Amino acid sequence: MGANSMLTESTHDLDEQISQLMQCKPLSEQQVKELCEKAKEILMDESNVQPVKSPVTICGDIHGQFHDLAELFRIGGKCPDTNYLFMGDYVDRGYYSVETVTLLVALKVRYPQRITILRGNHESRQITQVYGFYDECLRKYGSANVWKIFTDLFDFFPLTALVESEIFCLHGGLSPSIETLDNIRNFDRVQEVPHEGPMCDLLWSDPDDRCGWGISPRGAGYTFGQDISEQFNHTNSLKLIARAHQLVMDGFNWAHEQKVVTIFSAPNYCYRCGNMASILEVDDCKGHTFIQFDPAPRRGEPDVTRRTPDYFL
Ligand SMILES: [Mn+2]
Repeated sequence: MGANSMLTESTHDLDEQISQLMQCKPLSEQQVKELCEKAKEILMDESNVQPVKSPVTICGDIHGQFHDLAELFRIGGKCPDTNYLFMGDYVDRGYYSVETVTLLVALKVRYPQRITILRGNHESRQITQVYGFYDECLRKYGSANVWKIFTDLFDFFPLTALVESEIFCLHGGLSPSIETLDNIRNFDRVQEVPHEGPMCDLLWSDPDDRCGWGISPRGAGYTFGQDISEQFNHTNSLKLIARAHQLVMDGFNWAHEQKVVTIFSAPNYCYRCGNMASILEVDDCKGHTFIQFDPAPRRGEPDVTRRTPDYFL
């Protein structure tokens, strides 16, 4: 069999897997293993500051809310017709972390130039054992093998992206140990998210109304004020920092005189918060449009009556 027909066969299999996943049906353990091997080859060649071209649609936290991710693609356009940049937190909290992260990784393997998937603080061995993804893998596959395969892959996810050299995108925020984008480019990201230090801060920090650096109530990362954002944007010739990581009721929230924006793409977070979700479309002329959306119609998800975890508020 020639190289071309091999390629065609593999693409055909992948297309079948993507349409199966779009129906919220998980792949087999063996399929996940083979998919993640291919994904690793692609992700390991990406930069810690992955360059991205416009037009692109930037998305925030998904947290296993698969039907809302399907709604996001209905509203924002299908990949690869629309280019996407996801800023992490695909797993935990919602009931479909497995289907959500498998679909995004499958799209990455099928259309590597059309979708960028950054690492969030939940793409971690430690956090997923507490907030749901580990238990979900055990329940859906009968062992922790799939959890191990995915958390090993998370180590290769890029930490940040740079859209047209002017919009800096990441899950959390800035770090007192990082002055320039080259600082980020130069460290080895292939590891579990550390408890402290620059890599931890990028995935855990939050903007704040107070100036300077502050201690984060999350117990990891820092809070950073407008003075910090302005200095970082000036030093690196940036127009905007786009980040996720915090629940915002309108789905997006400006901070620091429109130098920082939070984007959150899990509507009615944890199936009870009542928030809208949003995505940010950056067009070829670098214009910005936020598109807000509500939850997809409920499809038999159980009611969740427990209170919102303090961790995210
Ligand atoms: Mn987060």
